[in-house]
Amino acid sequence: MLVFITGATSGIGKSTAEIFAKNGYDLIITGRRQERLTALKEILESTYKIQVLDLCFDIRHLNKVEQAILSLSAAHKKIDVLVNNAGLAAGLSTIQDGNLLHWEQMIDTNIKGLLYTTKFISNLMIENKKGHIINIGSIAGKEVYANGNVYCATKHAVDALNKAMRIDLLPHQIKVTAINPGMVETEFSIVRFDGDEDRAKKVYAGLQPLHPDDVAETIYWVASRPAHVNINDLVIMPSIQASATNVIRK
Ligand code: NDP
Ligand code: 8X3
Repeated sequence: MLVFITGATSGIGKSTAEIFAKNGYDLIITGRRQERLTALKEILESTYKIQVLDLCFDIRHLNKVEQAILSLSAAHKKIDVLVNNAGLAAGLSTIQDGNLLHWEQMIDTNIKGLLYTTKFISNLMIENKKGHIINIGSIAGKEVYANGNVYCATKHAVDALNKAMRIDLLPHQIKVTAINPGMVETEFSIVRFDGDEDRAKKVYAGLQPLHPDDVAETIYWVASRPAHVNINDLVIMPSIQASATNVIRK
């Protein structure tokens, strides 16, 4: 079995690579940071005796995504599970004060990058007559919150695309699932605040967020259901979070 994970250099994607490796899956891991991909490949191959192919590219660039996927070997084209995980929030501002470069980055990564990856890999799955696409959405794809505007819009787009893919791919018996987490402590907030680690720490101060392993375990559980079962859409929250903005802090 082979799983293709976008954004495996950190956070949820890295934990997802680890749990699939532990369960004997071979992996294709992607991201923009080659040194992290190399380190993860080495540790997973030596620990779990599985095979890992690392592909370093930016999912915002259509030609890079196309080249990376279409130049896979015949064996690597037999992808059983695609985890569309790569994504980010950039900034937290009102619409009127929004940074246009942040908007472009989020739209190009979270929507267009996910679409490019899905287009090429879904065609491989159709040829193989099986497959499962797992889209990482967010509570921000179910609700909107102050200053979250464009990030929330991109995750609402993932929510819509998840439903649309399931309909389009139904005749090919390709499963499509969305996993929508609440707060998970990863590099997400450091990226959102442009490397400001002190500001990022405050997001999780006095509360217990999800650990990326919590989300990865759910992704693995979804992928390991019997062939006749599909989980369409799942929201996973820390127990201290009832909605995007309702949290209990000590
Ligand atoms: P991290 O910042 O820890 O990981 C993000 C991953 O995405 C990295 O591996 C990064 O790799 C990759 N990535 C980002 N931009 C690109 C790009 N242009 N091309 C290729 N890869 C890219 O954050 P998380 O693990 O938290 O985020 C994973 C997903 O989970 C995202 O889609 C996020 O929106 C979603 N999410 C996160 C939540 C949270 O609270 N943390 C809650 C709900 C959803 P690299 O930098 O090497 O390219
Ligand atoms: C990440 C969760 O609430 O910061 O998708 O938008 S949130």
